[in-house]
Amino acid sequence: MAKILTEEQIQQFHQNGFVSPIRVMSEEEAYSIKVKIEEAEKKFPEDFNPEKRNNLHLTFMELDELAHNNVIVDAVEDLIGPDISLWSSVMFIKDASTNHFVSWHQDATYMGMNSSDFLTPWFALTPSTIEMGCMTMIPGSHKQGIRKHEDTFAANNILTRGQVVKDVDKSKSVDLILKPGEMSIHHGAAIHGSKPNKSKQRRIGFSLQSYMKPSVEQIVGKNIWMHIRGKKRQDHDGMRLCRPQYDMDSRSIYQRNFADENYSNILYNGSKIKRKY
Ligand SMILES: O=C(O)CCC(=O)C(=O)O
Repeated sequence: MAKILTEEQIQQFHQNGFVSPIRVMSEEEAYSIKVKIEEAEKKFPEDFNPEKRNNLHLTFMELDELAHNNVIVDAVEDLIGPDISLWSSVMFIKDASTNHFVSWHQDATYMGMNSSDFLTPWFALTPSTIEMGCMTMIPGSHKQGIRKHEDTFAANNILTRGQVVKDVDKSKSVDLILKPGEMSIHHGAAIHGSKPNKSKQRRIGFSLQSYMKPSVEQIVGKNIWMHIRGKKRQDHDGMRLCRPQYDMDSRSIYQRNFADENYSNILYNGSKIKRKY
């Protein structure tokens, strides 16, 4: 029996490769997390700059709590079962009236796993509307395997390699409009992207990329996982991640640097160019 999602939502996920919106908490609760995150951003600007927005859940309590949030993890369990680990996270911030965008891509392409059968909740800390450059998905695209990606390294593209899938039928795309405190969940092979934020306010989404079951294995790079729930994975390469005790505790900084380096080695594996993010 499912914990959070309805039968219809579970079917939607399997049919379309995404399900949205799902309420995780009230708008007020999400707003208070946003305020704390923006305070942390002011206090530790080096750790939030656009080139260092991966794995912030390893060093900041509010984000660690989101990674372990019962509503989020219950919904994940409804889709992938009870044994759950988290690979990484990305804070996707698009400032007001900027040209940053995310090209059409499939997350699993460069993650170095033996399968794309995993999922990513994208949690809205602010509204995410069409004008603000919300995520857009191509329904059913997760059933077609991983398509060829071209690495563009385009300046305003906030994906690592600026990778893009060509010939996407945009007429089929579905915009995932979210209110603060809501999330979407998408499959590792779903084709998606997002346009620039043309509005006058920031758009902030926290992407828990990705929750995986034990049968999904890392085949490029080191195994570094945050245990979330159920049976613990045994395939750790020398580091079992621990939850932070307070913001930026020294062990958590060491862990994040280690995880970020591994993440970068995996995502840029085989690439001649390596950006800082
Ligand atoms: O935040 C965005 O606009 C894109 C996020 C994304 O591609 C992802 O979470 O997989």
